[in-house]
Amino acid sequence: MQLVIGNKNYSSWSMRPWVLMTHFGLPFEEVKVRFDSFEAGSEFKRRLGALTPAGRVPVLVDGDLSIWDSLAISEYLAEKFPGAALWPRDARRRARARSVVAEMHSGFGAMRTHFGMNIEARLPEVGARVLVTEPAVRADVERVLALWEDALGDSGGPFLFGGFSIADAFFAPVVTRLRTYGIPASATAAAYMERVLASPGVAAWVRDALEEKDFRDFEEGYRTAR
Ligand SMILES: N[C@@H](CCC(=O)N[C@@H](CS)C(=O)NCC(=O)O)C(=O)O
Repeated sequence: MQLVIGNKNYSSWSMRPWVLMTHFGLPFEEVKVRFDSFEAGSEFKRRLGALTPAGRVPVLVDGDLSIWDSLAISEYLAEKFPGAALWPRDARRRARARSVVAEMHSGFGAMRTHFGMNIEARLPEVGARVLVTEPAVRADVERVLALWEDALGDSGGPFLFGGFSIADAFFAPVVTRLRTYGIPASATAAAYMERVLASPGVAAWVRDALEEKDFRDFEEGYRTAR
C-alpha cells in the first residue's frame, strides 16, 4: 500500500492515517506530495488528480484501488486488518469512538480555521488572543477537552477508549494544535496529550515534521518566517 500525504508540519488530515498505520505497524510506503499551492494547475493538484477526483490528501493506494478521505481510509484499514483492533473491540466503546471521530471529522471548523496545524511553531500569544476574540474557537476547545475527559473517565485510559485507536489518531493533530497555541488544559487532558505525543506513531510524525523545515507561507496564518 502507498499512503499519499502532504507536508508533515501542516497536513493534519494526512497525519491521521499515517499515525494509525505507523502505530499499528501496518505495511505502507509513504509518498509525499509537497504543498506548492492548492491552485488548479499546481503541481500538487496535478499529481493528486491522477489518484483522486477530490484532489486532496491523504490518499491510500492499494493495488488498483484509491481511497481518499482520512475516515474512509481508516475504515478500510480496520476491515483489512481485523486483528489489529483499530477500533475498540467492545461494541459500545466502538460506537462511542465512532461518534467522536465523526464529530472531529465534520466539526470543529472554528478551531481548524484559527488554529491551523503547525507542529514546529510555538504561538501561545496567538492562542491566548484567539480564545478571547473568537468565542467559537473557545467553544470548540472546551468541547474537545470535555470529550477527552468523558472518554478517559469512562474507559480508564490510557487512551480515549482504552488502547490506542482510530479515535486517538483523529485527535492527534488537535493535541499538537493545543501545544502550538499554548492552550491551557486540565491535568487529565494534559496527561492524555503527553501520552499521545509519546505514542510511537505520533512521535515519529512529529519528529519528521520538525526535520521538514519547509515554510509554506499560504499555510501560515501568523508567521512570516520560521
Ligand atoms: N475530509 C478530508 C479532508 C482532506 C483535506 O482537506 N486535505 C488537505 C490537506 S490537510 C488538502 O489536501 N487540501 C488541498 C485543498 O484544499 O485543495 C479527509 O478527511 O481526508
